[in-house]
Amino acid sequence: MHKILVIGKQNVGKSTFINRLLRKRKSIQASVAGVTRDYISYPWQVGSHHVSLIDSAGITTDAADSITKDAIARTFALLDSAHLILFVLSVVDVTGEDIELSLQLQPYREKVVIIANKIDLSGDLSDVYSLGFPTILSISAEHNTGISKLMDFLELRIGDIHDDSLEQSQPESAASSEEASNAGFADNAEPTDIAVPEQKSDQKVTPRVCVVGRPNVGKSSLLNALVGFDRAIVSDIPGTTRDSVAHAAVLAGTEHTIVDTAGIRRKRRHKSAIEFYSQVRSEQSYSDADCCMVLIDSSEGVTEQDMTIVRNLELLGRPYVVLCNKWDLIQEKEGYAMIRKVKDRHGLFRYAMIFPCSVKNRVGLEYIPSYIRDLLSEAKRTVTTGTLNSYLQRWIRQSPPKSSKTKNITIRYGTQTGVNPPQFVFFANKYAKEFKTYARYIESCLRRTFGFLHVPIRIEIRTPSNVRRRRT
Ligand SMILES: Nc1nc2c(ncn2[C@@H]2O[C@H](COP(=O)(O)OP(=O)(O)OP(=O)(O)O)[C@@H](O)[C@H]2O)c(=O)[nH]1
Ligand SMILES: [Mg+2]
Repeated sequence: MHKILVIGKQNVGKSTFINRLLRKRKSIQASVAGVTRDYISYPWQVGSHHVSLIDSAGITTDAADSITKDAIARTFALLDSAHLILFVLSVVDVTGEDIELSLQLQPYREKVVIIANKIDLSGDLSDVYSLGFPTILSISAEHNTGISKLMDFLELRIGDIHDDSLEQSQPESAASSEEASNAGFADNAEPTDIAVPEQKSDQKVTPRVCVVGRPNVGKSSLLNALVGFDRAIVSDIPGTTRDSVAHAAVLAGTEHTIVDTAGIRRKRRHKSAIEFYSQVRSEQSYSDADCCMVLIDSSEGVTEQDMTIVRNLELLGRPYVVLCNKWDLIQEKEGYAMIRKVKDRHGLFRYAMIFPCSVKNRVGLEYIPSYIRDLLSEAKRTVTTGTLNSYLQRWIRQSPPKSSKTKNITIRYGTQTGVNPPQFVFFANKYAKEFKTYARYIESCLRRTFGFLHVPIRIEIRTPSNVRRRRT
């Protein structure tokens, strides 16, 4: 029988959620944190599938008593055997504990589905997106919002799981799980409404993945670790790598081209012509890449220069994952706090996937193939014009432009004009600069509905006078 594990920190609404799914008041509901002490397994039915739904003890990072510690350990022991993990969190309260738990769930990312609860209290899912999981369903357990969509999604996903083991069935079922996870994103939609990404035709193309970052953050060390031998020179002298080096690496059974680059310094610090050209070559390498891994040095935190690099990638429309390297040099708690701070302080990282790693100790590197796969699948996702327009009209009906300068602006239709980065053109009767805010609303609808969660996207509003208004 398939096992669906519900996990989350304390007091995020897990028990209310379980009760909603079971449609009865079995598990104890209370607003006292940590009421469910041990896990409880309920027989449940999803469509025609008989499954067991497991309510687990709320996770907390500072469990004081041994009973709580033991209950948490039991929850973690269930992760391996669960076929699906529903990671419940409250959209209004994404904390360091959620981030920590999300990192602990990385080994299981194929089977994790984020349940963003309390959507009635806030529509802002950016904190949830930045946890870096590809599948997010927003619900309100209390108000019964999004539950039927979740059921449709679960039915599709469970139907995909063969042999009682999701791990084994992953490679074969990747395309259909993808379809299922996309279906999950669509607000109030029947799953079949959603465009299926053009996965198959891309599968033979070798992804070109560029390693970028400041000097000395460990880029060449990462290339070496991924290719399996000392392809590039590593030293503790900043500026060791002078030119981009590309090498093939087989990651999780798939061939990739990994490109190591010269560290990017602040422009005014260029000392020589060699350095100047190294940087030009680096920038060329990352504009040619399908996606990038931005390395930062965890012991130094996120610097201005790291921000400039990320900003540049956004401008170029390159999808990227941020890897906090040298995690071995810091305390884990400090590291989680740093990631939390970055997400809070810098709007730039709102949508970014950020993960820790230690290239030196080979920690966290095993997830890199799935980060790359998820980024590329979003970056190359396509939405048909018909689907886009039926949603567009719905989004406009739900929240039409209201200000005096924008209320006469009508978006007639939209279409996707490109991938990696995904590009959309919307045709409007006219334009005013105040419409920028509304375009941002459309962007967030696009991201949420079709799952463009962690990649830069481009939106252009075009008018009959053919004046192009670009927004990135
Ligand atoms: N403690 C620790 N040191 C690391 C880690 N990864 C790399 N280093 C060290 O950091 C130094 C710089 O590593 P490189 O791989 O040469 O860095 P780079 O980013 O390629 O540097 P440039 O080519 O100069 O831009 C070396 O001394 C590495 O051994 C890590 O995870 N932890
Ligand atoms: Mg180097």
